[in-house]
Amino acid sequence: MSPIVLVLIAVVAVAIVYFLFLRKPAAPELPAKPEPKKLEPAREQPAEAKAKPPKRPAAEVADKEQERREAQKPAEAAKPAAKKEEKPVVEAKAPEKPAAKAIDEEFGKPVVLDPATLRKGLSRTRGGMIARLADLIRGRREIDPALLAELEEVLLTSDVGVKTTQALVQRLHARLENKELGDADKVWAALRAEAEAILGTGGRLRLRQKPEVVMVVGVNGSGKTTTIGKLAAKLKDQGKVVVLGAGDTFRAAAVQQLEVWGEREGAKVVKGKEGADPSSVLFEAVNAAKDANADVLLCDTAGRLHTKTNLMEELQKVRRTIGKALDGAPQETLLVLDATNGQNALEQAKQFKEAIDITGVVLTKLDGTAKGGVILAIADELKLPVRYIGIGERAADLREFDAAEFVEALFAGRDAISTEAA
Ligand SMILES: Nc1nc2c(ncn2[C@@H]2O[C@H](COP(=O)(O)OP(=O)(O)OP(=O)(O)O)[C@@H](O)[C@H]2O)c(=O)[nH]1
Ligand SMILES: [Mg+2]
Repeated sequence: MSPIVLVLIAVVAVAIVYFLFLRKPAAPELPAKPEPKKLEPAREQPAEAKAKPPKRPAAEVADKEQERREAQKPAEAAKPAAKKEEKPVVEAKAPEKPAAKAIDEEFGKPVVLDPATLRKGLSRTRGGMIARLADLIRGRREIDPALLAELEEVLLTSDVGVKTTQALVQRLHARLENKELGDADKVWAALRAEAEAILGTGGRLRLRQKPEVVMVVGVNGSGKTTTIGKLAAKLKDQGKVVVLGAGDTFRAAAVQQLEVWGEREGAKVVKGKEGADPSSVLFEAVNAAKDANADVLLCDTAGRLHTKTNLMEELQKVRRTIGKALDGAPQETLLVLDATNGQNALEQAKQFKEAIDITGVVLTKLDGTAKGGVILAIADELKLPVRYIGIGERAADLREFDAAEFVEALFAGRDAISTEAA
């Protein structure tokens, strides 16, 4: 081998060794490495944004969702500002109201709508007042003031009461003058509409506080204790914890009656000795309801004549005492009226309303009377909402009052009404 060839081989070998082992690879020349992120967009951000790196869109969406959820939960929103670093600490205000007050639920499980049962429950009133109205209107060719006078007579003698009847008939006269009562159908429709407008005030009970305290008052035998039992059944179906307060300390049998309902509906009954002060028994009942973390406390009271001043004063004291045991309680004071008393029920209601703050009416025993027209007077004159109606003795016979449903049940099937009369 010539020396030149040897020198060439040596040069090539040195070059290979140099390239393979000694030379440092230049970073920019490395292939297939992803480009480092460009920082230019960050420079375009305003000074504020530069301080914090911008959030990725997904994180922003998540934060927004979190904020929305918190806005929907006022009680939780007040918790020490949920570890969100961006929020200044001053936003973590203490809650002004306890979370328990934010409840707003239906009161008890409503009775499933069953128009036929309601119609049957109202059959006496249908067969009385409604049948008489229908008889007057049926086949009438001429709608004149004389017909309105006859309708007025029927309403007056059906416990609708003078004031409500006169106001209603006056509105019918206005419709007649406006030529809105062209035929019998229109008169019937106008009567329905007027009745619904009168009854349409009010609203159903709701659960807004825990425990919600409902005091039940009324004259003897109007259906207070039975109504409490029926309400307990509704609440039990709804999965609520119910306590019953035996505020009728007048009769031992009254406590027993409540205990029967309590046992049946799984509700604790708080009672005192016979003749005990009803205020102190119900004060204890409120505390027991709080201790049991109950949803609702239903307070029974002794039946009393609305004309007996001392008994009405006792009710005021009971109410005040319940309020001392729990702020804002009783949230509801239901006046139970027996529909079979007709206009007398209206008189009772006026006196009770004057003595204490009544929040709603329960009209019982509509199934046993033709005097159901009194419901119009109660709603119109007292401006008190009718919360429930009783159309029988079973728990399911206490129905949430719905003006449209009620009027439909009363006025439905005009031509068949007379024949249905009880
Ligand atoms: N038909 C019918 N009977 C009812 C209705 N509501 C209650 N009653 C009955 O009326 C009667 C009196 O009911 P109570 O619940 O004892 O009346 P109360 O108001 O508690 O009576 P006192 O405690 O004596 O004041 C009972 O026989 C009940 O079954 C109803 O809607 N329809
Ligand atoms: Mg009773």
